[in-house]
Amino acid sequence: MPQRNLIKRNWKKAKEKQSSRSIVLVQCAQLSAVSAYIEAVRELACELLDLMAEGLRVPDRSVFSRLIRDVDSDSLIRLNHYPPMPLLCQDEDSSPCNQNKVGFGEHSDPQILTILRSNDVGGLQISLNDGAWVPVTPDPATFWVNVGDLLQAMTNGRFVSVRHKALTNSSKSRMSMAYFAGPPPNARITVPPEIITPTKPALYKPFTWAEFKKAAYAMRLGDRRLALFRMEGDEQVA
Ligand SMILES: O=C(O)CCC(=O)C(=O)O
Repeated sequence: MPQRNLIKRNWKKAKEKQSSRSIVLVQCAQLSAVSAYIEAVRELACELLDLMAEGLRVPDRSVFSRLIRDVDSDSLIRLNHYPPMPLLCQDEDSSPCNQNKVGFGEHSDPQILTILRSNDVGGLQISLNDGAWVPVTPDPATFWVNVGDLLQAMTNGRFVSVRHKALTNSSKSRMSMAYFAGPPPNARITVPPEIITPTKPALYKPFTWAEFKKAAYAMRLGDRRLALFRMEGDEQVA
């Protein structure tokens, strides 16, 4: 089938699923360079997850990566473009004007792990526990890795999903490419038993990725979605 018809057919299929993200994914997946990139970053994500499991002394080191290797894994890639935006003045009289505009608002990634690459234009910032924002130095030759909400749940809070945002640059375009490694929709998100101890009882109720996604997409970008699945004090189990 000619490439164009294939894309058209997949576009229609994705539209039926009513997911604009999958439209991007399905279209991109036709391009072999993108497919090869996705495969490479998926492998990187899996290796990192195996090392994390090992670091947590979980005997089954593929306990997390298995979810991403699954044929039904709900992973996706997003390409972001932030055109240059002139600096904004909050107050007409104040000077100098030094407010970069927010290109992508504060949030944590809902999936397991994110592998991000960007061009050499900065903008990404992460939030520390005290609420301070720290800029990430852009480097097109390196990957930036974000822990997602699901990994926080599956490690009972040992790895914490990072809140981040992206600012626009006043004179240059920022481009970034994020691979979000996610599990199959019906995957049950639970903590390996070795991580739960009497002193560190389970923090979250078990849930499926489909349930989490439904809850997440009903909330605002910056909302803390994991809080919905947090055990109440007397529900915590060791
Ligand atoms: O462009 C960036 O560096 C951040 C992108 C991002 O946070 C996202 O795509 O979820």
